[in-house]
Parts: sequence; structure tokens; C-alpha cells
Amino acid sequence: MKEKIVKILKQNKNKYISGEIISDELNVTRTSIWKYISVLRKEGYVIDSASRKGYKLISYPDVLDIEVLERKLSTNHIGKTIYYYDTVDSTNIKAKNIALDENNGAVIISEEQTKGRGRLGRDWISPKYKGVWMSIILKPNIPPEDAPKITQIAAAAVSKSFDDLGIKNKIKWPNDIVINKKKVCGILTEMSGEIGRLKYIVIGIGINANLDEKDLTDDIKEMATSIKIENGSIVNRENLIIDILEKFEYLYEDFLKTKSLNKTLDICSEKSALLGKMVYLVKGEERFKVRAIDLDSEGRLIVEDKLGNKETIISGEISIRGLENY
Ligand code: BTX
Repeated sequence: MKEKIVKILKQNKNKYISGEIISDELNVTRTSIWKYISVLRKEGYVIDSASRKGYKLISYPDVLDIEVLERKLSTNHIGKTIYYYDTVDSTNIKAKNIALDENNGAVIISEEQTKGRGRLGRDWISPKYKGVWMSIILKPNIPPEDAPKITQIAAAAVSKSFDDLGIKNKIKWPNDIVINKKKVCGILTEMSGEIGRLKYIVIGIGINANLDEKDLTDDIKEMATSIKIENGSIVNRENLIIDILEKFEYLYEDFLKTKSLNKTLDICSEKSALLGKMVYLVKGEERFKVRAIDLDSEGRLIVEDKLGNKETIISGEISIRGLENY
């Protein structure tokens, strides 16, 4: 019903439409129209009301149009099933709850997460209508130790999609995209499996698309940003999601077919924020200054200390902190 009222209000944008006409059209009482209007106002719709004139839609939140998204998406598997929510605790939690019975490629998207999560149980702030908070369920026939490669595929897909929008960005290995040295996207890969056998992978992608400065909490203000803050204009989230899912599928299918990450690694190397730079390698309480020198064929980071000793870092095992603020 809410959606139907919104549709009528949008058809009559910038002019008043009486409660009576809406109630006749939808075959419900004027009181219930009034109740729905109150709910819509709480959700961020600005609706003016004037006696004897009715309601006028002034502005509305940027709600994702999933029908448009599904219609335009031209993938074979990824996003063929989409679950869309107004609010969830975390799309990764939702995805894991249904993953065993779900098809490969199912996608969970929410307008808001109340318990969005980063790695190691860290929080991920996910304000309503402003970001892309989504998870992809995958069931590849690969060994569990290959799961981190999917993080690299997702990072490459997001980075290339940002390029298409004209947004200069870098990949901060293993799981972040940064703009002007600030984090704009994080990727959280989780999996379920036994030794040698993977049941599923859930790849969570969080993008600060249209967040404003006020949406960034004090603890992340210095190191986080959004596309809108950097670009000065609102991003069309449907198009961004479509582009990412299509690029992800292309790179993912190539990886499964060729068993090689070459296409992904070309992007990850070219767009790397770390390669050639001095970074801190953090191991527990200790941190070491090293140079990030390369990505190996498995997508692992190779670093070198000042004595020339090389070390290969597996994602998730050790975290890297740049000398700058990312
Ligand atoms: P991470 O552990 O690398 O980063 C988490 C850290 O990033 C936090 O501790 C905080 O300092 C900072 N942070 C929190 N929120 C934001 C934000 N919105 N923008 C920038 N920095 C932030 C990164 O983990 C992986 C994040 C994945 C998020 C997606 S959203 C869809 C899916 N569902 C879910 O619960 N998580 C994933």
C-alpha cells in the first residue's frame, strides 16, 4: 500500500492531490491514507499537507528501485535472485543464514544495516538509503584456501566500476577501496566449509555511496569518505550495483574457467595503493616497516624489509597499515 501511495504522489509531484482521490483510487479509507503518510514521513519523505487541498510530495529518500536493477542486470548467475530489505542486522548474516539452501549467485541488498560488520568483528556503519550494503552467495568448486582470491576479484570489480564513473580510486590490499587516501569501500569475505571442501562463500561489499560528512561517526571521520563527498554529486546506486555485479561475474567466471587470477591481478596491481610504498606490517602488538613490492599469482602481498628479506602475506593473517592514514 505504501508503495502505491508513493507512486500516486510521485505521479502528482509538485501539486496537491486530495486524500479522497487517493483513497478512492486505492479503495482504502482516508484515515488509513493519513496513517501511511505519517509512516512515509518518518522514513524521510517530505510530504506537505493542506486542508481541502490534500498532499503534495516535496522530496523523497533515494530508495533503490530493485525492479529497474533486475531488468537492467545482464549477468548469467550473479544477482539472478535478489533479496531486498529495508533494514537488516547485516547482509552477510542474512546471506549466511540462507546460503546452504540458496543458489549460487544470490544477492542480498539492504537499505540499512543495524549491525554491519567488518573484519575481526569490527563495526561497519551503514546508514539508510545512502550506501550499497550487499552480500553475494557463491558456491564455487574451489578449495577453502582459495577463498581470499574472491576478495581480490570483488576489489577489482568495485575499483573498475568506480573508474567507469570517473572516480579516481585505489585498492588497498586486501579488502578496501580508497579515494584520496580515505576508505570508501570495504569487503568482508566469509565462508563455511570443512577441510578440503567449501560449502559456500559470502562476499559482503559495503560502499559509502551517498553518505554526507554528518553520516561519518567521529571515530572514522579522519579515515573514511564517500563517493558523494569526493565527487560532489549523488551516485545512482542501481547503476553502481549493476556495474559491480557484471564486472564481478566476468572476473569470477574467468577465474573459475582458467583457474588463474591473471585478469583480476592486472587490475589489482595497476590500482594498488600499496605497491612500491613503505607500509607497516602489523603482527599482533608489533609492527615492522617494510616495502610492499608485488602481488603473487595467488593474490598474496609480497613485502620486503630493509635487509632485503621477502615475506608473503596471506590476507586475514596479518593486517597492513600504511604510513599515511589508510
Ligand atoms: P575492516 O575490518 O577492514 O574495516 C572496519 C573498520 O572500518 C572499522 O573498524 C572502522 O574503523 C571503519 N569503518 C566502519 N564503518 C565504515 C564505513 N562505512 N566507511 C569507512 N570505514 C568504516 C571492512 O572491514 C569490511 C566491511 C564490509 C562491510 C560489508 S557491508 C555488506 C556486508 N555486510 C556486513 O555486515 N559487512 C559487509
